[in-house]
Amino acid sequence: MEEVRKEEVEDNTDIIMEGALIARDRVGVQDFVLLDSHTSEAAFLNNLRKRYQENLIYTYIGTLLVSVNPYKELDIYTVTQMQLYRGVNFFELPPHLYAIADNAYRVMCSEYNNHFILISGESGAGKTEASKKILQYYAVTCPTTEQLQVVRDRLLLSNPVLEAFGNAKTLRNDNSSRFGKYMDIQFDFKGAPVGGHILSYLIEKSRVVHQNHGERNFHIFYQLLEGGEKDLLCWLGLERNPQKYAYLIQGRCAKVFSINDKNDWKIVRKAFSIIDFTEKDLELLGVHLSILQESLTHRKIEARSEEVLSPLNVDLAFYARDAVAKAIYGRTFTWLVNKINGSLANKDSTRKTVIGLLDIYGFEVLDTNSFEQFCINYCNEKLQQLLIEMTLKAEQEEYEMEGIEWEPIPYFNNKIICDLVEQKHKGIISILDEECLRPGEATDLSFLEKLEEKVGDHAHFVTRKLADQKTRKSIDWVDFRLLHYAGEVTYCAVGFLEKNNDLLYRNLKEVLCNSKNGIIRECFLLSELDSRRRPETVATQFKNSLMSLIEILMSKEPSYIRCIKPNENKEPGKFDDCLIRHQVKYLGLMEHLRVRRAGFAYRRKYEHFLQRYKSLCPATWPHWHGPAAEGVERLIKHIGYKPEEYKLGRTKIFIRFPKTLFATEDAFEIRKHLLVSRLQAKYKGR
Ligand code: AD9
Ligand code: MG
Repeated sequence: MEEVRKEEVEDNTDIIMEGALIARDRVGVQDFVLLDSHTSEAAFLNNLRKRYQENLIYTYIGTLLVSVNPYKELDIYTVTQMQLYRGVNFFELPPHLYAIADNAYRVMCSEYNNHFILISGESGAGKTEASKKILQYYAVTCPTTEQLQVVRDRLLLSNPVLEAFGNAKTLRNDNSSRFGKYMDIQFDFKGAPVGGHILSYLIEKSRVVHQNHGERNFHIFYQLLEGGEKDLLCWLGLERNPQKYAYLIQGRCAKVFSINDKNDWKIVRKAFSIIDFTEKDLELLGVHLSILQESLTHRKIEARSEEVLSPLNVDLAFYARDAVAKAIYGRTFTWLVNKINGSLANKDSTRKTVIGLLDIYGFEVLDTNSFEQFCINYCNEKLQQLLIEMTLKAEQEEYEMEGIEWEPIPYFNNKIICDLVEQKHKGIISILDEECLRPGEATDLSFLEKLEEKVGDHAHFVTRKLADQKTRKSIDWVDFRLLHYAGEVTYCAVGFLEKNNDLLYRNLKEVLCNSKNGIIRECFLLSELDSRRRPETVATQFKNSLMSLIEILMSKEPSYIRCIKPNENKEPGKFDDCLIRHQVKYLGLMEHLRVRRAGFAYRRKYEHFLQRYKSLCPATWPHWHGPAAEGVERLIKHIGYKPEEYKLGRTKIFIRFPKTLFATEDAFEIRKHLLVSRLQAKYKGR
């Protein structure tokens, strides 16, 4: 290109400009920051809708990626696409998960620091799919050796295993994550993935014994029955028909159109062998499943309960049976995660950098919301809080560092809701724990009374007395209602105390501690029986694990992906304005955009800016030999930037109005086409 002479840079470009504008009108802008100055919510939605209708599901707000679930397979995740994004600057290609992934990776390699990618959005918005695609991207594009292939395969295959045991069909999502997952991918100094580590958060084990209408138990059970080898099933004493098992059919939908259990079983089975499950383990796994299965068959386990707890009446025997099933499942899941971690562990002690992928259960509002939804929604509040703190903090710090004046933008800070839930002595979790300390006296209803008494006047707690005025819906006497950042949720308090206590009768524990099955014994240690200490409640454990997660994240460089669910029916192409507007609101996307725009819509390192646009100015084209900052000054003077349009920081140029950059970008595109066609003509002529 450099062969094209300088005077060609002076060409008139009106016609091409018009073409670019027409195209933009059809597909919208790829960065919301580039929307016309009046960034109304309507303009925002309009842009999102336009793009969605063109299958352009990704759009940036600066460096944050907004993703709208397409609910159909798109041809944008091929290896060719991956290669395209590899090593390319963020804004040079259409928005994509791969650009976010690649950016984090490149910064990690060049600055040798740790990163995380936080993927958030409500249930069914596409978080898990996004996290899998990012993992695939690293698996395909990062350098590797033959030795490291095993690590790569294990990283990839940990997914189907954890999904089989930790995901289930819910009303919101056919493959809903019922546990939170944070996965560190570890890289060596050459940027090759060399290991990994997974942290799992609170699996919804109540699902093992109870499913709402239209929902299923965890996938693994159906996979085993559908796909399990004949011998295996025979050995486990199982029948293929899920209808035989009360635990599997409470939701009345053992078969799901979108799920191929038989096929999934094959994948899981293969994954087991690659994730370092020895043959012995796999046997063990068989036994573990058989014990699980024992707790699935009514008859057997009731007999077992009677044997162990003979004086119990039928209700209590059912209760004991359910408690055993939940305890076994919950602990086996933890065992499984540990086992996978063992296989992903990198034993050499050289320093590694990591990219963490966070994929948790999304904000959830069901017809009846229980303790599980309370925990899930609290977790989402915490992540929203982290995002608010980190984005605004980062923005302010950047202006400060670059010596640029900045005026803060008002935004809703959900810290107040986090406090309501987690504050020591005063928060809902503390109140619940206190009630759990009064066995025999406290009930779910006394917990409700305490809530009314202690947090009744909190702005985000809807007290029963004022419910009608505040949200125009009255509250049932067993319910309480919170105004979450993502909307109001009514929780049914029934079962809160029991689920928070999560007690297992001592004699049942004894049976499990002495089990012949190695895994069960590993899950229920005898030492637990000796311990006189009261175990922490479930909510407190969860709160503490979230706090340490936040600490882990705060120490790393963030990237954000905000997932949006386009409609309630899992329907491809349907853009439900109302539903999407609500998400745009509570995700704080408008505020994020305003913050981005109020300061400076764009900032770019002098070197990068000059490198990209130098062809627009005779003084900088084809080479500029002085300091980049001076080159940029010459360049913007030449293309006519007005003083109010930009500021020059210490290392970056800050551009206030999107249209300024837009015009520059257009001029650049046109110039590029021109230069390329000139070059082609020149070579043809030779
Ligand atoms: V939950 O909080 O775990 O209940 P997620 O994880 O946000 O939820 P998930 O990634 O599981 O949602 O996406 C739900 C479904 O949407 C998937 O099973 C796919 O069928 C569909 N989906 C999501 N993202 C994509 C995509 N990029 N391309 C095609 C997608 N389909
Ligand atoms: Mg998920």
